[in-house]
Parts: sequence; C-alpha cells; structure tokens
Amino acid sequence: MTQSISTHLGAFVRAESGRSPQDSTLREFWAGLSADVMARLADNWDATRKRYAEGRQEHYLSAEFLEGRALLNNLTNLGLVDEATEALKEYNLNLSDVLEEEPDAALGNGGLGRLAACFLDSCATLNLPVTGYGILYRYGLFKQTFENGFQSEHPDAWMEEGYPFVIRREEEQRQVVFNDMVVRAVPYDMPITGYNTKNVGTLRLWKAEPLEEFDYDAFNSQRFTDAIVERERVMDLCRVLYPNDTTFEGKVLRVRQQYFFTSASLQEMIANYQAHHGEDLSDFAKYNCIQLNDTHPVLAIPELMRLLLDEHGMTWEDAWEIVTQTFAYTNHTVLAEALETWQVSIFERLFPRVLEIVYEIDRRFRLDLAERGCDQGKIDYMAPVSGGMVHMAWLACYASFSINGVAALHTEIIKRETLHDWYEIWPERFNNKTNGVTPRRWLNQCNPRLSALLTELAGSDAWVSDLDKLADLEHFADDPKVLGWITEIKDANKADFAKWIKNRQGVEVDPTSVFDVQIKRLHEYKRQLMNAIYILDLYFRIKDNPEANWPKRTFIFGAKSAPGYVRAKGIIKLINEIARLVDNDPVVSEILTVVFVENYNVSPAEHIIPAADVSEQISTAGKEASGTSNMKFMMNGALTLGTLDGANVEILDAVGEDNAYIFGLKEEELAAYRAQYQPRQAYETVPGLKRVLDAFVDGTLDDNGTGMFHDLLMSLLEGTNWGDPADVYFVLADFPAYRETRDRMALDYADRDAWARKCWINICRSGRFSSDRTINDYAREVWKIQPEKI
Ligand code: 26Q
Repeated sequence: MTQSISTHLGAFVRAESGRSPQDSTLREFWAGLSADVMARLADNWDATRKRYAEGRQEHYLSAEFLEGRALLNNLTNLGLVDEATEALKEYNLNLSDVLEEEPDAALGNGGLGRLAACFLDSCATLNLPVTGYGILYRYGLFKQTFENGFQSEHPDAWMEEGYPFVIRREEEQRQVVFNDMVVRAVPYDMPITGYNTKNVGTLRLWKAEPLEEFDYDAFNSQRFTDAIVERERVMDLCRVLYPNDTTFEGKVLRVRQQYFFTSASLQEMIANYQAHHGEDLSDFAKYNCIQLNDTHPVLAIPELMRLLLDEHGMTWEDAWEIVTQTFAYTNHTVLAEALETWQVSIFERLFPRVLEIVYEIDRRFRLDLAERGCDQGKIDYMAPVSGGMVHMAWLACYASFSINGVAALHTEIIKRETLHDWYEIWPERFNNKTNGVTPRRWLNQCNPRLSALLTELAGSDAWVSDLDKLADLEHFADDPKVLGWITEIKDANKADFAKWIKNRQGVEVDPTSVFDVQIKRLHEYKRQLMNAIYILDLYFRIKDNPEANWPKRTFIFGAKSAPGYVRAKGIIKLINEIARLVDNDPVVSEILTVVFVENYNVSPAEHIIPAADVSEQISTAGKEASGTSNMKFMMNGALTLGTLDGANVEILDAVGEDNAYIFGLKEEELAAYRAQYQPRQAYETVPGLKRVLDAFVDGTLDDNGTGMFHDLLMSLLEGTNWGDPADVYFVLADFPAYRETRDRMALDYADRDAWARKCWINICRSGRFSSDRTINDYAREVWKIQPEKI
C-alpha cells in the first residue's frame, strides 16, 4: 500500500460511520484512520509472525500490559504523521483532536504493566522475536473521579465502542480445562510496531468464551436460562483487571485468570513448536524461553509440566529438564504483603491435577534440599507448599534458570533478604536488569519540541532508537543559546499543560511557576503524604510571612488508590482538601496551586511529564523496586527530587550530585534508625510539624466526618495493636531533610540558565534508561535471542 492517507481516509471513515465524512464524528475519524493504519501494517505483521515462528523465540507472560493509546505511536513508527495531518486538514480537522478521541488501553495497574508495554515496544524496534501474552480484560483499570475530594471508581469499558487495534484470531483458539468448567480461549492480537523497522511484533490477549457445544441441549430445553447464566460465568473470567497492586488478595477469579492465560499461551507454544520442529518436544527449550512478569503467570510452571507429562507422554525427569531451562522470573517487589500465596484448597477445587504436580515438585524440592544438608526449618520455609499455601515466588525461584530484580539496589535486597535462601543455593541464577522506558513514546512522541531540538543538534533522529547518542550532545550544556532554547521549550510545554488542565478540570495554573510533580499509584511507601505535609507546612510559613519572596509553585499529583485501600484514599482526600485550603486563601493562592489530576493514566502522563520541572521520587529507601516515571522525567528534562531508592540510585550515579536533589535516610540506615525512632518526638520538636499534623484534626481540614485524617495522624504517631510501629515509612523522620532540599530546589529554579544546564545533563545522560538497553541485556544474557529482521 503506497497511496497517501488522503486518498483512502474518506473511504475508511465512511466504512466506520456509514455517513459522508462531512457528517462523521471525530471518533469515527479516529476509527477510520486507525483502520487505515492496520491495513498498512498487515503484510509486514504477517511476515514477522511467520519469521519468528521458525526460530528461537521469547514469550513475555504478563497479567498486565498498560499500553495506553496506539494511533500516534503507530503513525510515528510508520512515518505517517505528516500525511495524516495533511489528510485531516482537508476535512478541517486537527490530528491532535482526533488522537484525543482514543480510549487508553489501561490493561494494567501501574509500573509493572507499563514496563511490559515499553518492553514490547523495544523488542519490535530491535527486531527481536518476542511475543507478549496476556488477558483481554473487558474492563481496564477503573476510571477515577473525585466526589467532594473523595476517590470514586467507575468501570472502564474501554473497547465497548469498538477498538480497531486488536484482531480476533478465530482459528487459533485453545481450550482451557478447569475442574468445574471448560473454557474457549480466543486470541485477540495487537500489532506492536517498531521505530525505523518493518518488523511488527504481537501482543496476544486471550479472551474467555463459552464452548457453544458444551451445553447445547440446555439451550433447547427448559434449562435455557440456566445455560445463559452458565455462559456468563465463563465470560466473567476476563471481565475485570484486579486493581490491587500492592496487597495480595486470594480471589478465586484472579487465579482462574492466571491459569487461563498461561495455559492457553503454553498450548500455543507447544503447537507452534510441533508445527516447525516435529512432534518430539525434547528441544522445546532450545526454541523457547518464557519470561514471567512477577509471579502472576507462575502457574505456567506446573502447567507446562502437566502438558508435557499428560498430553505429550514425557517422563517427569525429561519434562522437568525442559521446564527448568525455559523459565526466567522477574521480581518486582519486596513488600511482604504483595507476595502471592494461594490456598491449596483453591487449587484443589479449580485444577486438582495441577495441584498434584505442584505437590510432586514440592516433594522433590524437599528431597533436593535435604541432600544439600539444609535443616528442616529452612526446607519448610522455602518449600513451594507449606502451611496449606502455595508460594508462587518460591515455586518461580526453584524452577527458573534466571531470577532478576529491576534495579541494582533492588536486586541486592532480594539477594540479601527476600530471596536470600535461594541465592545461597543458586547464586548463578540471580542477575539484575535495571528497568527502562521507551524513548519513542516517552520523549519523541510526547515532547515534540524537545525532540525537534535533539534531532536538530544531533543532525539526525538516530537517537530515537539509540538513546546513548544523546551523550554526544552534552557539550551544548555550555552553550547559552541552547540553554535558552531548553528553557523556552519547557515553558511552552508548561503553557500546553496549563491549557490542557484548564480544559480538563477547570483549574488555572501559572506556567511561570515551578511545576513540581508526583504521579504514581497511591501507596504509603511512595509517601505522597510527606509531599502533602510539605505543602501544608509551606502554606503556614507563607501565612506567617506573606511578604517574603516566595517562589511561585504548582504542585501536581496524579494517583489512583486501590479501591479497598482506605488509608490511601484518605491521603487522596487530604491532598484535595489541602488544594482547597490553598485555593481559598487570597494570599497563598497567589503563590501556590495544588492540582490533583483526575483519572491519572498513560495519556495524562504524556501531557504532564514534558511540562515538569521537578520529579518527586520520594519513596522510603528500599521499598520502590525501581520506579520508571523517574526515567521518563529525566529524559524530558525534569530534575529528580528523590531518596536513594530503586533506580534513583542509578540516575544519581549517571548525572552526579550537582544535577539531582537527593535527601533522606539510606536503606542500610533504616534498621538502626528504627530501633531508636520516636515519631512523637519529631512531631513535638521538628519546627512546624506539630501545627501541620494538628491541622489534620483541628478543623483546618475537613474529612467530612469520616475519621480518615485522624487515622492518618495516628498512623504517623502511634503503632497498631497488630504490631506495626508508628510511621512505618519514616515520613516524619525524612521530613526535615525533604523540606530543606525542596526549599533549596525551588530557590535554585530562579537561575534559569543554571537550572537548564542541569536539565540538559539529565537528558543527555538518560541513554541507559532506555528500555532498548534493558531489552538488549535480557536478549543477550537471559533469552539468548538474536534480531530477526524481516
Ligand atoms: C497480585 C495478586 C492479586 C491481584 C493483583 C496483584 C498485583 C498486580 C499488580 C500485584 C502487583 C502489581 C504491580 C506491581 C508493580 O507495578 N510493581 C512495580 O513494578 C515496576 C516495574 O518493575 C517498578 O518500577 C516499581 O518499583 C514496582 O512497584
């Protein structure tokens, strides 16, 4: 297909709307343009799939893929942005207005899901034979609104009005058998285009449907309605993405989802292997590698055993050999409450044969460890099954040839603590793969002004697929003209954001103020509460001394709380109340604005990040495995205000102390600090803290009688009777250092050239945080795959 978009656009839009383009909606233009894009990539997609099926492949299993929007990404990758812009002009339409019509594919909670999406982008760009497998959730992550400052959740029926970027592959269905139901797994494929390449990768999302023939008789009998109800029970399986990203909940439907998509994916891998390499599966691991994105797909381990044993007649030893050469496991958290452990009784009820296999793995594991001389206590602790629970992370560690953390510090912590016993026995399995983000979406597409400057200065756009090239531009840090441009670009992006948020939420922000941003899921360990306490303290300081020369600042938040996480919801309400307090004050509102962006998601992030001056990365040291927004901000010339946690450590290492603002207790200091820590003493003695915390409960802020703010205060000052100490996350301990550093940062901003210089160094040294670097490392060191350019 070589004709221009304008030749076809009208026809595609007519096909979508059944009307003439003049009478079609923006949404129909979006759908028409998207259909055109799909038509253009179809042949290359087909060729890529066929090519990858022949050789060694990697399969990325993930319960979440947080893709966001697809159209601009695909237009950019196919080099069609200018053509699309021109074609739309003929109808008096703006490309950006059409793009805003697209719903976000929010099939993920946060970091882990977005990482999977960035990884697929890099695999496509690097021509690597990698396929993603997940679930086609009918409802993505809930939509968030604020009702009187409280979060409320609404269903996200993201594809109900039609979604052109997935293709149903009727002919590639599988069956997944549960003890109490048989389910048809129907694949929906999403093309993953790459930059500057014809290769098109695949994200395969499975949808559960009833087997029609399954209870055919019931449909033609008195049991008709029962049969309909039964159909719905199957459809339930894929209905919703679980919105919990930090606390584990042993919901039966969740484990059904996990088994469903892993079983379907494995069946396909085996069928593909046999089609290309013959019936004998002995060489399966030579051609296939499976990366487990956290423990969510770990059922793939016993399921592959089951398939090899029961369906393909292999011996245990041969099957186990294959399994242990196939799987690699990525850990994304050290929070104990997030580790997946399922009741044996649930496995028993849903898939007894899989449970039997898990028990056999457990039996052999115990023998293995006994032979290694481990004592019974250690064996019981490490065993895949203990205390009536199946420990998914333990199972993953035992069966995987590679175990990795997602940042250097995180990998050290899992070796030293979380997975220490496994590390002692199998040190060679452990490795670090520091996360990365795709510079296509997170720089080239979301920040066209900065991208144009980079391309201009570099003399080409090669940096888009080789971000290390930005290092060559570092010398412009001493060019006042370039520093001026950097400042102009940031100011223009801030003006864009101001327009966008005004239009979205009716809030006015001053683009000349410092934009200070914290966007991420709401969790106590991420310490949005510490951020809020700073703002409230600043409010009081300004009230005390309104005439002082306070820098103007805009504090931007974006965060969803898990619907059942009451304390996180309290923090959302608190921030919204502080926003109201500031806004209602005639003096302070001239200096400060607090904006809580509703329904934070991938697309809002694309508007916020290019406009940020300050990137808040303030988690309690040791708790944030990596963080990835820290990398997105860095690439877009925001400076990190952060603790030595996750990948912040490596960002600091890359840019040096002069170009980042680092504060707070270090991970290795926390244990000793805890032994003598008295939060109440901080409350009494740290200047300003008492009046801030008192304001939670003295009527300054209103939680509408819910008691939420009182609970927040108590969480900081008093331990619980279930054993948590006061201020688990060291909010009050780190507050003084945070305040000092953040104050200093706001003052530094006044010297725009010096500030721009720091931003530039951050941008130029962001190469190692491209997911291309991460994926090259996985490909070389774990997956052992080579590029396969079509
Ligand atoms: C588990 C069981 C039942 C229901 C839900 C879950 C569940 C779902 C999602 C548990 C965890 C998650 C997501 C975790 C996550 O996003 N972790 C983040 O991963 C990023 C990528 O590695 C890191 O950068 C972040 O530091 C880490 O918090």
